[in-house]
Amino acid sequence: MHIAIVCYPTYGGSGVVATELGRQLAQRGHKVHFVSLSMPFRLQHRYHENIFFHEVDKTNYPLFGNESLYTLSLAAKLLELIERENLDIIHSHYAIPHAVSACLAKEMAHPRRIPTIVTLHGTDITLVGKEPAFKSVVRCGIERSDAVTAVSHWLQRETIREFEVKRPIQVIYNFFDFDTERYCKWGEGGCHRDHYAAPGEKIILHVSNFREVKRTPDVVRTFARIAKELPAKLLLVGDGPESGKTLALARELGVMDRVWYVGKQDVVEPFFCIADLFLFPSDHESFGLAALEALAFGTPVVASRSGALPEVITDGQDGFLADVGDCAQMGDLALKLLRDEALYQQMSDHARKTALERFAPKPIVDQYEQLYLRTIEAVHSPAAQKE
Ligand code: GMT
Repeated sequence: MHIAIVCYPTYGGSGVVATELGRQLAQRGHKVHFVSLSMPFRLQHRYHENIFFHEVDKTNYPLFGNESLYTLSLAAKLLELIERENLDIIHSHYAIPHAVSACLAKEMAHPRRIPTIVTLHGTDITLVGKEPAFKSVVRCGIERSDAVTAVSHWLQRETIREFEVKRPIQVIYNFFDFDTERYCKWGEGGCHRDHYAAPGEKIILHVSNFREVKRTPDVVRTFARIAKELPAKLLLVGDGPESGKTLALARELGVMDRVWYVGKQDVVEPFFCIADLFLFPSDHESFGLAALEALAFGTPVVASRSGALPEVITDGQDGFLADVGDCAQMGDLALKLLRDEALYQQMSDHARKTALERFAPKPIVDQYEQLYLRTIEAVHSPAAQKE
C-alpha cells in the first residue's frame, strides 16, 4: 500500500506512535509517506527504506496576521500526494486539524476515492477538542473519516460520551518497539547510573511534556516523601509550562539537591534504563505511552488511577495505582516497593512481560494493516460507489 501518515513532528506520544507505526509498515514493504510540519524527531538522522517525508508548506501572507493556514496547506499537500504518489489511504494522528484536512483533501480529490482514517490520541478529545470553538470541528473530523480508532477503551468511551458519536470506534492500543539493537546498546552500559546516583541510592524517574495534566508538582511531592525515608535521586526529563513551578516546589520542599533536571531529550531510553521507579501522577492519560516505555525496561510504575492508566498498568502486579493527587499514598506505595527486594524483582519481571506480551508491535501493527485493507475495500465497494 501507499500510505500517508499525518502527525505532529515534535515530542509527544501521538507523534511517537505515528512514527513507530510508519517504520513498522515500511519494514513490511509498504510505501509510507509522512506528512508533517517538519521531519518527525524519531525519523531524524537515520536512513529508512520505504519512508518518504513531505513537509507541509508554512505559507503566510501579511493579510493573515501571524496565522499560517496549516489546515489548508496540509489539505493541499495531501491532494498533491493523492495525485502524484497514488495514495491508497490517509491515516491522520490527532483529530485537529489533521482529520479535517484529510477530509478536505478527500473532497477535493473527488471523483477519485481516497479512504481516510483518524486515530484519536487523547488531548484532541479530552482537552483541546472539548473547547467550544473546536468541538464541532472535531466531531466533523470523526464523522467524515472512513474509520476511527482510539488508543484505549477509556478514550473510546470518552469520545462517544463527549461527542455523542454513533459510529464504531475501534480500540487499537499503542505499542513499544523492542528494537533489540537499540535496547541492548543502552542495556550494555550506554547509560551511566553512577553519573546520576551514588551506590545504594534509588533513581526515581519522570518523563513528560510538563503540562498541567501531568501534575508534575505531584511528582516532586511524592519524591519528597520517598527521599525522607531512603536515599534517592529524582530524574526529571522533558520541558513545558509547569517546569518552573515544579522546580520551585522542589526548592521549597528542600529536595532540590537531590533533583536532576535534564530538560528536553531526543533519546529517552538511557533514562528508563537506569530508573528504579517511574512516577506518573497525571490527572488523566488516554494511554500513557511513557508508562509503557517504563514497563518495557522492567521499571515498575506508580501512577494515578485515572483515564486509561489502569488499562496499561495492572495495580499490584507491574506497579501501583493511587487516587489522583494523593501524593502521600503514592509515596507510601513507592516506599513499599523500593524496600522489598523480592516484591521489586517480581514487579519488574512482570512489567517487562506485560510490555512484551500485551503491547508488542506485531499484533498491533497487524490490526492497523487489516483496518487499512478493510477500509480501502469498503470505500471502493460497488455499494459505496453508488452513494
Ligand atoms: O500527553 C500529551 O500531552 C501529548 C499527547 C499527544 O498527543 O502526543 O499524548 C496523548 O497521546 C499519547 C499517545 O497516544 C498518549 O500516550 C497520552 O496518554 C495522551 N495524553 C493524554 O491523554 C494527556
